[in-house]
Amino acid sequence: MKIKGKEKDFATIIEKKYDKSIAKCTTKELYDALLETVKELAKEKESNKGKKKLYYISAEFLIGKLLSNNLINLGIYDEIKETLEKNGKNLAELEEFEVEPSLGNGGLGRLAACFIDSIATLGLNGDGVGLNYHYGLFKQVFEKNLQKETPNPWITEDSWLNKTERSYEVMFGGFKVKSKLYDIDVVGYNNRTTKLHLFDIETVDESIVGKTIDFDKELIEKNLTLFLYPDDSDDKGRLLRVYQQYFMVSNAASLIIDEALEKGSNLHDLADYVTIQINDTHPSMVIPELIRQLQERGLLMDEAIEIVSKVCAYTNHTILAEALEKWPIEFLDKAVPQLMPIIRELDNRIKDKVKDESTYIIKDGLVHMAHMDIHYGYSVNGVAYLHTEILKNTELNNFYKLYPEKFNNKTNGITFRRWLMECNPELSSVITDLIGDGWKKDANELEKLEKFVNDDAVLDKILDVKHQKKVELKNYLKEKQNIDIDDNSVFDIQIKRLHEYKRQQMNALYVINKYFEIKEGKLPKRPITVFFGAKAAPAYVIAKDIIHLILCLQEIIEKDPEVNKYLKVVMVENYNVTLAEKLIPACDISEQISLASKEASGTSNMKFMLNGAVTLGTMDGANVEIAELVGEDNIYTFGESSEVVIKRYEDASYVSRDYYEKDEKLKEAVDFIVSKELLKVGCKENLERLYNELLNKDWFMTFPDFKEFVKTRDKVYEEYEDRKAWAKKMLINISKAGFFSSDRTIAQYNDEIWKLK
Ligand code: 26Q
Repeated sequence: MKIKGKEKDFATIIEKKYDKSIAKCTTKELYDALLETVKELAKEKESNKGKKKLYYISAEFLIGKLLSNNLINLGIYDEIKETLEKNGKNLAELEEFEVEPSLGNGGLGRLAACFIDSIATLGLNGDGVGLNYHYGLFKQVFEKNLQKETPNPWITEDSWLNKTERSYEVMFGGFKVKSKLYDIDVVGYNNRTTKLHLFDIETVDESIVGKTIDFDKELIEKNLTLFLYPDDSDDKGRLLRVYQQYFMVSNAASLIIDEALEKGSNLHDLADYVTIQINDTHPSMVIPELIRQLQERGLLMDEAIEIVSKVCAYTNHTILAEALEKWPIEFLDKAVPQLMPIIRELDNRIKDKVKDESTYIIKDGLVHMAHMDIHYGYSVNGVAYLHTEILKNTELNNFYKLYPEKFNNKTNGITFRRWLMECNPELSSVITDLIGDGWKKDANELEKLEKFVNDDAVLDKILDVKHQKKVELKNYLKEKQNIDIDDNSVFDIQIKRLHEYKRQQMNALYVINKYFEIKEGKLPKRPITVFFGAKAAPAYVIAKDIIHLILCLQEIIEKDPEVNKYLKVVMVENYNVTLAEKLIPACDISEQISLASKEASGTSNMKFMLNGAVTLGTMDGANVEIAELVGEDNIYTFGESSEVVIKRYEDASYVSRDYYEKDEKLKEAVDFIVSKELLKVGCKENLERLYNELLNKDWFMTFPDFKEFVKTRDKVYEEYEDRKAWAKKMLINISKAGFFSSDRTIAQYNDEIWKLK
């Protein structure tokens, strides 16, 4: 590798730094040296430039570990790996040493991280702006088959953060704080760099956190950037979330204005210098805040509003009503009183102009953040074809009628650097041997794989790699979580946040059904391992009950000698990006079973497909596009359509008990939740609550889809046995995954929304 124009190798760097050889260094020493080297190399890369700049503002950037990713993007992964190996060390150990920053809840946060990688890679002039949470999302531990939440610190002495000189004053109602900006350099693939700007305050006091994640929520100066808020219903934390959001956007607005001024803007022309992507409603206060700051600098309200409306674009990630942020006026009056007059003015202008009351910003004492975004942004996008159609035709139809031209779709994507090259170098090299490495720059080239669909040697190779990754996962989980897995079993995996609409509970009902079949002597041809990975928001009671059910099933099945040879449940602890990188390459069957219309897109579905797993899913989110691309022979779909589901909600006609009474198998599975076997290992209160919820409500309609789910899943296991036919499905899935590269998504954002040069 070249540093400051001089050819240097890692061994010499180590020798110089520590006065000893690589072989004699500790893991920490090697890690520190590598971190330093990578940071230096990143600084030398040219940063993206241009007159107009994109600011991707997001409350979450679930970046995951950065070492290997940066080595790959800098093009020195192999070189470093070999040098270490030659000296009896290995990169995997250094990877283990790195702590994962969990600065996101799930899909939306991980998407933001993939986008930053693609922005850097495509050479676009754009940065990310967010918060430097000291603890990120909680760490999940299991105790007595229950989820417990503990703090998850990640900032070590030498982290990827670079402290900058930038600092702003942020006013809250009654007090002000001073911010401090930290940057992480984001290295594009063989290209240039961009920055992730994470704002923090220096008065944060980590010592107010004990062994649990409880802390005094009123000490804003001490707790502002301590935790990432999980998408929960904890009312006490909601006000703190407003403080966090305002802190983020006020800093962002100051940074944006400063950088534009530095480049010669006179602020009247700000729209030529800036575009802002608002990632869900979490950063929506940037609209009134930017207006406020422009007024402070002498612009009049009319012009400030006009400018901001040319600058801000909004992405919607959900149609779940409870996730659409609506803040009580009192919250904003207390935390950010300077914004309320501006928000009222924005609302009054709509009320003067628009008859449809459902689109007003302030209603019944609540400020509807998405409404503000749509009225005062120039673009509104959904994250998959079906999702955008539902926004246009139902959920946001009243807005669509007002501004049809603002609505557009940007189907999500994932970075292939992390989700193939890094997590599955074995498959990457098989692909490269077959079609060259053009796919690394242009993901559509993966389609060239299709011509090998009848090539037995190629199919065998793909099966071999899959098996190798299953063995790796088996060894990893044995070492880390002391779990024993049969690598010849079929790996069936559902990993995602725990939410009723994602229907982990339906997967659990399937497991119970299979358990009964095995007990009755109906044995599967091959053992089945059902993996789950999921965190539940700490205040989401039913979600935690579902985790409890899964952990209880895991225990019962494990202890049952009649069953454990054929069926195993594995709920991995503390599911995060690092674990996803191990689970996804090893997966045979990708569970994407959300209730149709509820999953905006999903992105793990794309990662699985890229790694040669076959999807078992509903026609929801991006599954619809996957089905379209791979064709019906290469995906298993089931369940009611989004139209039927939407109608069911509209006429409130769903009664779960009717299905329970009519379907013997379903009844048996549901009853098992409160059976004496389960109560022996589980908590009566939790299990009964879940049982009653399903029987009396089942809001996400698992019962109507259950029968077809069982039938389809059994068919998947059956067809898995034709290994050659299965390998073909794998190959087609890989070859069609190119569309889901986040490079494609970002190119579309740029062509159709941002319009950067
Ligand atoms: C809201 C109010 C108060 C507190 C928290 C929240 C909150 C926090 C996080 C609301 C939503 C989120 C996260 C949403 C999310 O991750 N959505 C996912 O976004 C992905 C990327 O577009 C999609 O693929 C998923 O379908 C969608 O669920």
